Amino acid sequence: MTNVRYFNLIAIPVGIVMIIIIGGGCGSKIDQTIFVQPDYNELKWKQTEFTVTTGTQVKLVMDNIATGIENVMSHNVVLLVKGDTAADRDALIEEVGKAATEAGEGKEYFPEGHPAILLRTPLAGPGQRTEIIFTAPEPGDYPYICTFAGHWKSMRGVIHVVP
Ligand SMILES: [Cu+2]
Repeated sequence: MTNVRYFNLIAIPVGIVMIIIIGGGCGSKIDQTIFVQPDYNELKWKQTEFTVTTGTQVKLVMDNIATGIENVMSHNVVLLVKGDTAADRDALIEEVGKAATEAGEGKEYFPEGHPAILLRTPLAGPGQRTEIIFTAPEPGDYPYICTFAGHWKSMRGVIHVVP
């Protein structure tokens, strides 16, 4: 229960998730749903802190309420490994953010396979919603960012996982 493989990651469009839940096909109940939204057309998150309990099933919904143009206001939520201090978390963000910028537009600014990334929501344009369901990892403070087009510099938050 202490490593990345513990995650049960499902990253598919909302419509498909709803069908699965209605059909009862996945058999996992959601303990908590958290909503992450950009602050309209500002490059920051409206909600920057969440608390979840270790081992529970969490649904993270990214609701892109921006109204700007798509290739500027698209967002994802990328959850990173935990960092003990704010400085540790900033260093993780810096590292993944730079890798995202290097990955560039062709890869939708996502550094696939980076060891500090736990999970992500798919990229969502203005007005779109995406979601993922995951099992909350071991206790700690996990930073999250949007990796699209340099947004990581200001789109930051933290998920506190408590025992
Ligand atoms: Cu973004």
